[in-house]
Amino acid sequence: MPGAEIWVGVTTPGTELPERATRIEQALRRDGLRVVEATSYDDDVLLRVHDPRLVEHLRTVWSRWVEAGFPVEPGQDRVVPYIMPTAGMLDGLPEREPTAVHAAAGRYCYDTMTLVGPGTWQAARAAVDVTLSAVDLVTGGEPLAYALVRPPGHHVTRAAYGGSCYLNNAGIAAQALRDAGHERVAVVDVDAHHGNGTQALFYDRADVLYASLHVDPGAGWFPHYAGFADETGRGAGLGANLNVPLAEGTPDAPWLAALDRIVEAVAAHGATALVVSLGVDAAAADPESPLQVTHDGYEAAGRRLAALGLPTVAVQEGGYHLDTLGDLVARTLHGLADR
Ligand code: SP5
Ligand code: ZN
Repeated sequence: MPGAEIWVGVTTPGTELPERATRIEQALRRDGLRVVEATSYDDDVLLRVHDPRLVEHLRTVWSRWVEAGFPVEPGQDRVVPYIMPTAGMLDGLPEREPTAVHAAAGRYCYDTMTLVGPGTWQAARAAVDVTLSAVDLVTGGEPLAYALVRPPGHHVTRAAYGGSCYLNNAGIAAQALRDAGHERVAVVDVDAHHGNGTQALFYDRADVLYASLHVDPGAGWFPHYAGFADETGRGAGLGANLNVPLAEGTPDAPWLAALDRIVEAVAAHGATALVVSLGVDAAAADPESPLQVTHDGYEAAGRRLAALGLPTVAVQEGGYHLDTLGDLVARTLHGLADR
């Protein structure tokens, strides 16, 4: 598990905790949802979405870190970036693979909050298996499947991770649905934060619509550099990206009105399958976002998305308030199942 996050240089308690998953599981078992165990998948779809160098990095960086002795000297038991080869630093130079693991730590990671420890790779890779299992249920005829995964994924681009995410589960779900024969797929992201990773994966593509409502990055919120309304796609993908940034404090009514715009766009796109990036951190009690959505709001969101009548794979993203996130997910799924 991440253990901690380093934010503005200060080590703070981790927010993306294992207990998130157990709390959600408890709520869903309490509600009597059918639980299906995941099966294993090879790296095929994973490598269609992510740069193989990112995947290899995540697979090996922890053991390299241990081998280099960092947990002993200087006493850092998580992989933490130290130098990041930004576009400005390289200024056109080729991006070389660094020799030192402490330099490689910043090659594929764009923040200091998303640390790698023992088990990070296993958890991230298992989340891909769970996601692909949910996709298989839906391509096999189930109208709705939910992937209870952590760590989340929507901040991961083709070759860079961050925002408590390591592999982009929702992006992998969308690609798997494409590969299963859906010509057009939509990803609707209701997490409080913009899914800059998922947006980036499909920014140039017309076949996968990415649509998100989230706290305005321009008001000073993560991911700060993406999620603005004028990001509408590029090239063939122009028009297949929709961002609805919302003011701090946004309650149910305008949040649902924004979702209605998104639902309309999904219908207009002609998608035949839907991926929901189901973050519940837009909820009022959540410590990581200033949006003020209620449990009723999340259930209503589920209903509005269900009304599209599309086979749907919901994938867990953020949501950090341990005492409410199980109910929030359960209520959303209840709405999504109303079809
Ligand atoms: C998947 C997801 O919801 N990722 C969101 C990550 C955003 N985190 C931003 C954190 C900004 C600083 N938070 C300070 C709390 C320190 N524990
Ligand atoms: Zn979030």
